[in-house]
Amino acid sequence: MTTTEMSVPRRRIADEFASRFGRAPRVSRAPGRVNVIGEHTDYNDGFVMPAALEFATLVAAAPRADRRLNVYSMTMDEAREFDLDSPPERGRHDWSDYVFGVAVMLERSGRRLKGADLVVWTDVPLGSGLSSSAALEVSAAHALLTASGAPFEPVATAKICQEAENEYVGMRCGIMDQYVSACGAAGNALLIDCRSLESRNVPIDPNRRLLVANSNVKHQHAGGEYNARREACEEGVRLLKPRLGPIKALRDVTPAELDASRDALPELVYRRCRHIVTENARVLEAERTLRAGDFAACGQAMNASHASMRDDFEITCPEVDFLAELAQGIEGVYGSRMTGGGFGGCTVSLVEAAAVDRAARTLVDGYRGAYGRVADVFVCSPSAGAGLVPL
Ligand code: GAF
Repeated sequence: MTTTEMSVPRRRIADEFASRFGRAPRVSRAPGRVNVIGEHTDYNDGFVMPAALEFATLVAAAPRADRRLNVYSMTMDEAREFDLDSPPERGRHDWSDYVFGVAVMLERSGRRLKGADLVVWTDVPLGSGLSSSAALEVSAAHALLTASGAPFEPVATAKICQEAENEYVGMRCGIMDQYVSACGAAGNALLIDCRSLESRNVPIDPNRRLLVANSNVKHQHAGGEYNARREACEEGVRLLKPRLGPIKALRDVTPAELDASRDALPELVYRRCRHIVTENARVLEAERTLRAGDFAACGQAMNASHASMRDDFEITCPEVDFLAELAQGIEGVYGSRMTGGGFGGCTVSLVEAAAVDRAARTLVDGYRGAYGRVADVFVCSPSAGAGLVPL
């Protein structure tokens, strides 16, 4: 997205705020993400390598004298209210849960918030595995902290937003999406160690592109499958402990150790664990090969990641398998895989810059031919993490 395109929503949201609330806001921005590799490894204390998207959520905000939060979503065309002094214990399965849950958890962390008026706008595709939820949480946190005169500490805030989603919304997600939305770096993917919560930038070569194809099959995270995968991983750790000693998470298990303990696990739990331990190794291999400019090897790791998600973790779907496998066969595409939590959503492909247009056309035409559906295809130019938008 160019600066001129970005200035349109920025002006629109400020105008909407002024006409609703009669004063000028400050505007916070937090991006969605595409995950290059490392799926479901985050809640296993493992490694992930996402990049922040240009698609983002904006939250315009100004403080109030009382402790009320008034939120209007331009995307939903709906308004919600909330009293910081008598917050409901849990979310009510509504988009506003992400805003109010973050407010509740910020206060629980000891940060005293002012009441605020807020207007929300987003261009992150909803329910497509591109982290629209995290973008809303992190931009709301940034806006609420800014309106309260408190500092935005990126990693600490990402953890609070994750808690909001775990405890208030009821989705047991890991830290990846909130972390990269808060800490993303323009032009880079982030290698995040989800145990130490340290990260390092991994530059995306200027002659290579991350091509994202949205199958437009909506995923349903809270639908139980995600939490079921997490439980299988926890079950694996519980059953492996007597064999392997004091392991805390699948992060502590190598593929060879898992194989040697195969008989300790039910077949399904074994396959779930195999995805995680091999995926952790693939993330580190992808980082190494991206830095070395060995894009063919990086692509192989991406392809293997897709196969592992399809066969062992069983989180893909036919439409997404089709898009990944079609991309894998296109000249100039190094590798392709589903990205995000699964059960629909998007693929990400690492593509030679000169092959992007042809690859995009092939995906759109192929998908229409096979499924009669539209695939939205775009190039990700990794953006910066959360911050104030200059007005
Ligand atoms: C979702 C979750 F929110 C993340 O924490 C992560 O587990 C991802 O699915 C799968 O890698 O986006």
